[in-house]
Amino acid sequence: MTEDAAFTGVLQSQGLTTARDCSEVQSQGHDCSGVYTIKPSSTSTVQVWCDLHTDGGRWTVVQRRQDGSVDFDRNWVNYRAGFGAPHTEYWIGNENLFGLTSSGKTELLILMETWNGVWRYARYSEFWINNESDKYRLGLVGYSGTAGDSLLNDTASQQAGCQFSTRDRDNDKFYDGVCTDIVRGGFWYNMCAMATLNGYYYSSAVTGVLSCHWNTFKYQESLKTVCMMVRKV
Ligand SMILES: [Ca+2]
Repeated sequence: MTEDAAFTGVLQSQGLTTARDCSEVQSQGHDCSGVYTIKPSSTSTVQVWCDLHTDGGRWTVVQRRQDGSVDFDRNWVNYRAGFGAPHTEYWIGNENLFGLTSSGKTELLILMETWNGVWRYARYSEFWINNESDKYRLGLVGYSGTAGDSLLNDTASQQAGCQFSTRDRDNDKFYDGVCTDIVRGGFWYNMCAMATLNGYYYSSAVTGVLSCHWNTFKYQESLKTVCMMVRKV
């Protein structure tokens, strides 16, 4: 029996149905952060990391970088479906992200760590993405935090309102070029970005445009750890 099947068996023996997100996982009585199976939409189930501790918990982790073990320079189909592993590095998949953010108000918390061990966070009081016909366009409202706002600002590289791009789908606003050729990872790009959280993962603090970075925290400096997580407000 796989770990997933074993977990489903435990749920069924407790008379529980598969949770829609990690908030429901916590409501079902779980209090350990870890890997759980959730059902973000009627048509998909996915294994995710649930953070059940940070600021009251209930967080569904939708992206994590921590060791460079997973390649994030992937195509549209990969980003749509999701890739990686929930106990290490992964992207939850744009269809799952759409499912998680399309019913009810959802907030976004991004945790970031430098190679010097300094942690900062960025929080958005509302976060959503549109469906695939609008290329998973990014919606954000209400920044707060300690890392500065690299996604929702009034610069030419504001990424809120932008569509998602991957190595094989150029939906950015850089008319003379392709942001994913520069950054090496799918994300919401303008021309191109102050936040490149799916960019190339270096195993030290390297400064450069293709690195995984957050400019209002460390300008073009590659981060050691990134975690993006969502929960219903
Ligand atoms: Ca372009």
